[in-house]
Amino acid sequence: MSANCRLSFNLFCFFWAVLHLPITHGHAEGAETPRPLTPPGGMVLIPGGEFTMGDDAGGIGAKPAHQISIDAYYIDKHEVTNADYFAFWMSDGGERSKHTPVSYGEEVGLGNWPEIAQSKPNYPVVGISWAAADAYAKWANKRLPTEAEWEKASRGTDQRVWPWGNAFFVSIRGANVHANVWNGRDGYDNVLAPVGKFPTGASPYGVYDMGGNVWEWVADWFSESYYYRSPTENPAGPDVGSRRVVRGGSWANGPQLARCITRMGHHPAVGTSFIGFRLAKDIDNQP
Ligand SMILES: [Ca+2]
Ligand SMILES: [Ca+2]
Repeated sequence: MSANCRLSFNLFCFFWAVLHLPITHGHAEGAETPRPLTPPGGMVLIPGGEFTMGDDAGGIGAKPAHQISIDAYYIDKHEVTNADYFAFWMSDGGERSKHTPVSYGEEVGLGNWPEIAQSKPNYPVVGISWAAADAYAKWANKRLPTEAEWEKASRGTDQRVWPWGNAFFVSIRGANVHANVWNGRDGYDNVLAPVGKFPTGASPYGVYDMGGNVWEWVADWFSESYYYRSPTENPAGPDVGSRRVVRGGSWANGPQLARCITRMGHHPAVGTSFIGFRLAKDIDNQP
């Protein structure tokens, strides 16, 4: 080998080493094998990907059926409870908090705030405006789900009618009713139920009470025509509006409104005995 050839060969070896050593080193010590994601307490992971939102035969605002894709996220297994909200309310000033829930006296057993936080800690919090739900979300380092996230967590990817299947009354593991609705023969005659009382009504991802018990505020503004112009990737609702979306029906509505596709708009300042909420959270390190 000539001197020039040897020099070229040495230079080649030098640059090869410069280019490859950091990578080798990285594999040896720095690179991490992707680990399974562990949802925060009380939440479940909803995988990203496509699903069909809405239905061509849907009611007001729920058509047409359209395929969209959303990123993975976490969502609460349960509606936010009185006990959950009480911790926020105390840190927000207690009696001085501007996010104090509206009370309903003895209306269908709902009781007054804050006594109800002790007497019915496992019931969904109600009498909550959209702004109060949003304030709670920020305190909890979470966020309201988008309407699309809510629907996928309820419906999965097979276009089912209710979170548990395509018939309202059907036998599942010995139970014939799977949600708390009005006159539903469900053991909660026209009253609120504690969260999680209908395990057979859980969604394909194991999310409870997405049909009935309380309607749930989501992040989006409501527009009846939004599905005709929805983006196909991570839709987040109209930029402006006068009403916020609620989903899932409640103890005060029949089975039809407990369907996965049903949507309604309420003025964001409304606090009622039949609207509550649950929260979502971003995944910081997508696998
Ligand atoms: Ca009921
Ligand atoms: Ca619900």
